[in-house]
Amino acid sequence: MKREKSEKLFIEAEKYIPGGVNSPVRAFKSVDMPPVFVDRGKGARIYDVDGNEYTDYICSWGPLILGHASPVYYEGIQEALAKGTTFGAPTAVEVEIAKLITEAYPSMEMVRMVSSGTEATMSALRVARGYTGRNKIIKFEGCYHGHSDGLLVKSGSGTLTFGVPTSSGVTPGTAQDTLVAVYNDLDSVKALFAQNPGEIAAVIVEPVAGNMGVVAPDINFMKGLRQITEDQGTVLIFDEVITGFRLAYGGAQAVLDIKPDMTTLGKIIGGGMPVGAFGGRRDIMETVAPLGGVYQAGTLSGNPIAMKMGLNTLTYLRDHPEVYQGLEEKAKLLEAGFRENIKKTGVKAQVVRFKGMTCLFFTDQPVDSYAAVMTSDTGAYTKYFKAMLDAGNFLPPSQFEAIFISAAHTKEDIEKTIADNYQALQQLV
Ligand code: HOZ
Repeated sequence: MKREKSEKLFIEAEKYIPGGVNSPVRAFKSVDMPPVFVDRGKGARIYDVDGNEYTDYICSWGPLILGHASPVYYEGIQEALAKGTTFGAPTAVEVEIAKLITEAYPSMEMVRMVSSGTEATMSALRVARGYTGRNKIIKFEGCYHGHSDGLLVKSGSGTLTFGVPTSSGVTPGTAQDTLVAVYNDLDSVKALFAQNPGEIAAVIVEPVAGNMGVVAPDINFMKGLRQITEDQGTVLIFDEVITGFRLAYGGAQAVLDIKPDMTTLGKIIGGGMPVGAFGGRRDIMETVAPLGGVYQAGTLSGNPIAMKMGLNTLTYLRDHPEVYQGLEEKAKLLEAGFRENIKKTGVKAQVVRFKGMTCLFFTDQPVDSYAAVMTSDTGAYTKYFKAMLDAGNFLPPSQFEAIFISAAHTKEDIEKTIADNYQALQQLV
C-alpha cells in the first residue's frame, strides 16, 4: 500500500507539532512507521489522504460506537449551529443530557459536564479530596486516567507504549500523594490502606482495564474494592471514560453490578465531540462550586453543539439495546476467529475479550494482570500491525490498546479481518 501523501504530511507536521501529532498514541512510533493521515470516515471504514481504505478498529479510541459519520450524531446539528456555537451561559440541552446520564447511571445522582476524560478524572479526584479532607489516592499500575499530573504515575496507554509510565514534569510532591496498587490484586490495596490509615481520599480504577490492552476484572477484586473503600470512608471512582455506554448502556457498573461513589465518563457521551463528565452521590457532588468549596470550571463545558451530538448518540443507544448485543456478538466472532488462527499457526498469542472490547497479546501467558501484559512481544505486534494495515485493517498502533468495533461493522467485515489475521500470523511463524 502506498502512503506517499501521508508521509509528506508527516514531514511537514513534524516541523510545527511535537512528534507531528496532537496526541502521542497517534504517532505510529512504536510500530516503527509514519502515521496514516485520515481524510474521511464512513461507517466502519476510514480513508486515508492517499485514497487507501481500511476497516477501522480504533474508532477514534472508543467514541464512535455507531461508526463514522452516522446520521444519528448529526440530527438537528445544522439548526443548532445556526443558533450559535457557544454562549458561556446555560442551555436546555445540558439539562437533557444530564438527566439522561443520571437515569442511565443510578450511582450518578448529579453530573458535571467537562470537555475531556482527563478533565473528568482530574476533577473527580479534587472532589473526592475536598469531600473527605484527605490527600492521598490509590490508582493501579497500567491504568490510564488521562494526563493530569497526579495520574501520570505508573500509567497506561501512550505512556506505556513509549516507556514513560511516570511522566517527567510531575513534581515529587504530587507523585507522593499517588499510591500505586496492582490491578486484580486486593492484597496490594489492603497493604496501602494499612500503611496510610485515614489518609486515602479515593481509589480510582478502570472497572475493565482498557489502557494496557484489555485486562478483564476479577469480580472478587472489584467487590473487595467496593467493600474496603466503604469500610475506610474512601471514595470509589470508576473511570468509565472507555467502558461507559460501551460495555452496556449502564457501563461496567451495570455489568459488574457494583455501585461506585463517583464515575467519570467521556468518549461516547460526546458523539464524536470533545466531552467528558464526572458525577456521583449527591452529597459528594454538592461539594462542587458554586454549591460547595471544590472549584471546577470550563469556558466550553457543556458546549451546546457537543451536548446535542452526545444527546443524539445516547438517546439512540437507549432506544436500541440491540446495538450492545450486536457488538458482543461481533467481538465474540473476532475472538473465536483469532483463537482458531493462533491454534492453526502456533503463534504465541492470547485473546482477551470482555463484552465488546477485545485485545490480541503476543505472549504465551494468560493475560489477567499488568505483569502478564508486560510479557508481550512488542516486536511481534509491530510486524503484525503492519501486515494487518497493508491488508486494510486499521488497528491501534500499540500492543497496549484495545480493539474497538462499532455498530457499523458487519459480520463480513469481521470475517475478512479474521482471514487477514491468519495471513498476518503466518508471517510471524
Ligand atoms: N489514551 C486513549 C487510548 N487509550 C486515547 C487518547 C489519546 O491518548 O490520544
